[in-house]
Amino acid sequence: MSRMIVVSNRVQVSGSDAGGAQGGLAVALSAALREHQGLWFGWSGERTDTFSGHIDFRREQGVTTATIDLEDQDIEEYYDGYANRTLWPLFHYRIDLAEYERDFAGGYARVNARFADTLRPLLETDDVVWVQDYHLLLVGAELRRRGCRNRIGFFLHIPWPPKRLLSTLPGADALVRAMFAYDVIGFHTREWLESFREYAVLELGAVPVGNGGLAIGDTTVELLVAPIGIETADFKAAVEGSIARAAFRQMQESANGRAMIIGVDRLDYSKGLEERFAGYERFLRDCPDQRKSVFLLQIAPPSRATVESYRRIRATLDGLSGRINGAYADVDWVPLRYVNRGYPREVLAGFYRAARIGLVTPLRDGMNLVAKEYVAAQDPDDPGVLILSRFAGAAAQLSDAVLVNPYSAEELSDAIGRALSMRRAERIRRWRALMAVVEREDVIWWRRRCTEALLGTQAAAEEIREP
Ligand code: ADQ
Repeated sequence: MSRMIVVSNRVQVSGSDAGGAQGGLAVALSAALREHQGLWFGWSGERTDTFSGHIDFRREQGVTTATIDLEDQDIEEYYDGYANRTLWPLFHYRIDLAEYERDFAGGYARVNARFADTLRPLLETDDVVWVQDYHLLLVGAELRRRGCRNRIGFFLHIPWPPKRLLSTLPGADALVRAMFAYDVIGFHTREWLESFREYAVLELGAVPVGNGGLAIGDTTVELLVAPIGIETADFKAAVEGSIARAAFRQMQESANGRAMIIGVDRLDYSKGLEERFAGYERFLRDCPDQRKSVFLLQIAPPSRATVESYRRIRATLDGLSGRINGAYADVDWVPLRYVNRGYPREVLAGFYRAARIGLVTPLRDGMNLVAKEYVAAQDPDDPGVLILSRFAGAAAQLSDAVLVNPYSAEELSDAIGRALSMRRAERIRRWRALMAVVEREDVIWWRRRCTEALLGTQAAAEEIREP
């Protein structure tokens, strides 16, 4: 059996019994590595004065990890710079926030090359390499440049932007061209895949081949739609556990008969928090009779605090939440509970279950796992309503949610009103349809779909079709 080599910016091994504070992605990748006796390669998160190429090997919970340290300049230019100040905003359609600096691009190329340099000697002939996400778009090409002939796959966890937006990025042609070093590229949705295809065809002259693949000259790449899921079975079990039950009761008591609306997001401008607050404010303004029968719990732990645009969004949201509570709060009611910290998954599961509405309204999101977690946490006999942005990748699968345009405060306000008055029979009907997808297309399904395509097995050829 081939070994699986996973390459990602950070390495986060998670136990097989993990329902804890680990992300679903860490769980999925750890499971893939256990199944294929592999190696997980990435940045340690540590700094070093001078890059030495030293690799720190460890064995954690059945998975071998190999990590390297990076220099301050690497972290500034590659991670804070090109990954989070150039590609992240651009790929989330925010060219107004995207910063195009040659130093960032240079640092990104340098670190991608450093990954390839240090990884290359570890590879054996039959290994398959699976590179994750926007930090490492160039690793495939850098490995090929060093003579690597192994199968190499890539998965993009964020959207792929439309051609007109990507065209604003200096060096976009070379970046996309370099991705033809991969054998397979996976996306969460057909929309992201088609944007990639459009750029490659119209700007680089790529031609369609085989089963939906593309070729430039004699280099071909297979394109795959593989929407990531959650660990649905574990999540359902967590909701029934004592920690989730306690969290559920705590929330119910503090809700005091009011309907809770919940939002859970990393504090990021792509998540549409400003617009969400505006939509909720609109609801409070337009529906005075319902005002005091609801409250919004927004949980948003800060992320990427070294990047200026993240500091700005935090300040803006502090101001907005203060304004909403200042305008509407009463001695016995606060309309918006805005909390900037993380919670263990079991606690979140209990909170989700206590919420009448799950409000998931990113302006753009590769997938969005919170939407799926909210669905998985509901009581089958009395489920809440998922309000979901049509611009989240998850909307392609979860079409039985109440889909909204997150830019429209009026639509958000209407959707909240509609969800609050939705009859139980309709809530159950919608939830069953949503849950069927969340159960069928869980993270194990996603992992198999990706690894089978990567391994080029027969099963993959049969299974890979439109989800
Ligand atoms: P993210 O942008 O991080 O992921 P998302 O998919 O919603 O977004 O995943 C967030 C995870 O963090 C969820 O599992 C959630 O429960 C957890 N989380 C959020 N706030 C938390 C809190 N306060 N406490 C504890 N946990 C919290 C990127 C892409 C997504 C894509 C994923 C996976 O941006 O579009 O779905 O990768 O591919």
